[in-house]
Amino acid sequence: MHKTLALLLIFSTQVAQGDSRTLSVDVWVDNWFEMSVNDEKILEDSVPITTERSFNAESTTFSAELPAVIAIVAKDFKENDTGLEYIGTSRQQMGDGGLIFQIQDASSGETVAVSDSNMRCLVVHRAPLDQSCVENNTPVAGQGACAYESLDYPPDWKTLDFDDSLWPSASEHTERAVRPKDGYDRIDWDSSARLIWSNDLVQDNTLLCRLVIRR
Ligand SMILES: [Ca+2]
Ligand SMILES: [Ca+2]
Repeated sequence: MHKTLALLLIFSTQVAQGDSRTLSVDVWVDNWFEMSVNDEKILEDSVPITTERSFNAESTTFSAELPAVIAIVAKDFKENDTGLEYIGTSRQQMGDGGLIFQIQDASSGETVAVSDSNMRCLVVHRAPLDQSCVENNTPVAGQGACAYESLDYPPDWKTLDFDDSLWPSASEHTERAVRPKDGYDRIDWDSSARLIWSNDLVQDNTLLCRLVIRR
């Protein structure tokens, strides 16, 4: 084979393979999450959402063809559709959420993607709709101040081609507002990675968040 042609063939093979990258990811969510890449689940919070005070970070490594869409279901704990926790005790309250992640090249450590306001997050569970629900001695989901809103997850929302242009941008929140707990300090977060949620850390309980990685 002609030497130049052979070199061209090697080069084109390398370009084709260059679309796949091995990446590492660190995630911390108050309280639970599931992450998928191009509609394939790669990581789920190992502590069930039903566990009281479940605060932990999770990490894994995965390979993905780029561009890739990162899709995250993030849930703040709620005892039921009132959105409250510790119901009927002196600690009855509205819990709050918070989410941060970073994706880095598994070999070089280069930061490839982070949680920030470039993400789009759809609120699919909001409760209570009126904060005075928390003062109710016997709060009932769907009644009075304890009304709630719940949406079905849009079909195909985890796929690259899904159009999220009408979803709101994620809101960035400070450490002071989120008060990240156990597991958060175990990770060496890139300075560009931000704590995000919707604009309401308290009443918005379940979010669907998306980010497309293009390089
Ligand atoms: Ca909440
Ligand atoms: Ca919480």
